[in-house]
Amino acid sequence: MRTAPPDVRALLDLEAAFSAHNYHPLDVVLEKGEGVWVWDVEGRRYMDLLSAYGAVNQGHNHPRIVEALISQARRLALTSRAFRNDRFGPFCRKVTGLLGYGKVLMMNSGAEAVETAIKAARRWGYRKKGVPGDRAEILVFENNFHGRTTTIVGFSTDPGTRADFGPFAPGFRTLPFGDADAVARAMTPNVVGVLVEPIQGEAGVIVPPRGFLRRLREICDEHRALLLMDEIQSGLGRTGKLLAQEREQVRADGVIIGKALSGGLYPVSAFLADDEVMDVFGPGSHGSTYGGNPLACAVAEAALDVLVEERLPERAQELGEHLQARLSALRSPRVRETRVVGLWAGIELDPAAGGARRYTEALRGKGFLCKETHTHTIRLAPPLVISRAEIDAALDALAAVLA
Ligand code: IF1
Repeated sequence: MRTAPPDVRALLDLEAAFSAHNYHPLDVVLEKGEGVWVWDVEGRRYMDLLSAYGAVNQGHNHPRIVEALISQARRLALTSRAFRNDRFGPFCRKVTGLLGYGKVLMMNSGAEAVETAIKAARRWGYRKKGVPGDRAEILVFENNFHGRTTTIVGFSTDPGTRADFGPFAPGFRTLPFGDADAVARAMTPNVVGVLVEPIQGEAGVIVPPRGFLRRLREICDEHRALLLMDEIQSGLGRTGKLLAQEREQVRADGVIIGKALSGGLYPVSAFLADDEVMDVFGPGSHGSTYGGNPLACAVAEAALDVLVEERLPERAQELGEHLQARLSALRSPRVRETRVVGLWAGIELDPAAGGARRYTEALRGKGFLCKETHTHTIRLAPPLVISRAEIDAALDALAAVLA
């Protein structure tokens, strides 16, 4: 039982005083979540239309994942990989079986799993393809978002993400997203990999032209380079499939997942590939204190079970069609374009609308939480457990604020 009402102002002041100012959040202070709903410290309820950028696909505090977390925490949480733990093998079997890859390497944050993919591609290049030492190149795309390590932000094209964090690691070349011919032209014998988001999230839910991923597959095969798919945001049901690459029947050589791999209960990420790639990692070549810990494995196993047993990818597909229909019926002079794939939408506003932030603030006032991206785009990524009626309520509110 709470005795005194919390002072929201005081909580905001604490953050301002003692946290680095590396974010500009909406001024809503949350304390509880369940399914698509979250509650602030004053007891107001909001529908979460962001799902922590797709980490909470299974809904907040899914009871089954919470139970896995608690019961595992009571038994054993961390051994380090100096020793073995009884949850590790079963999880590795589950995730590789489900996604159809031979091996997995577990990390914690998404950025670490992207780094793992980069290391794998480079080592594979030197040891298997015969690229001369330190000459490996990886092709990436404009407006990418792959995380925030110094290597990764070094090949970002967003000034806010990279400015004044250099000097940066060499070995990356940036090409226009969606332009397969540019990729074909950029191929050299030293290219070891092409790193791509099958749908660009941070850029505003940008779906590449149909056939782009297929062409990348062909070009990589032709030039013996690895196709590396960052499915951290697009993966695990969001687009109507377990992996967005399935939408074009493409199979990458390496897949990177994170976020919803734990349903939001714990940071868990992974790089998946077949033996030909994964066997470049011998003992001591890569790892992390927390990578593959029993708590992470227990949580992630439950999170995957929920995705499969509740048919969340299928649900995203079906309800995504409804979301698509509702969004295309939304007639607002402020909307320039809407892009929808599964339960993932980018609503690009006309610059004359004055920026997306005012509309996300207005939606917050109506009890719906979402986040703008790149000034003019409202991004929607609700938990996949959202109902049709809840989508309707959200779209009614959106239509009202954009009217
Ligand atoms: C933040 C963005 C979204 C990602 C892809 C790797 C990572 C991410 C495709 C790194 C992370 C997060 C990071 C988060 C906000 C969010 C984000 F706006 F920053 F770009 F979703 F669009 N690959 N995306 O989307 O994973 O290391 O964070 O676990 O606040 O930085 P991470």
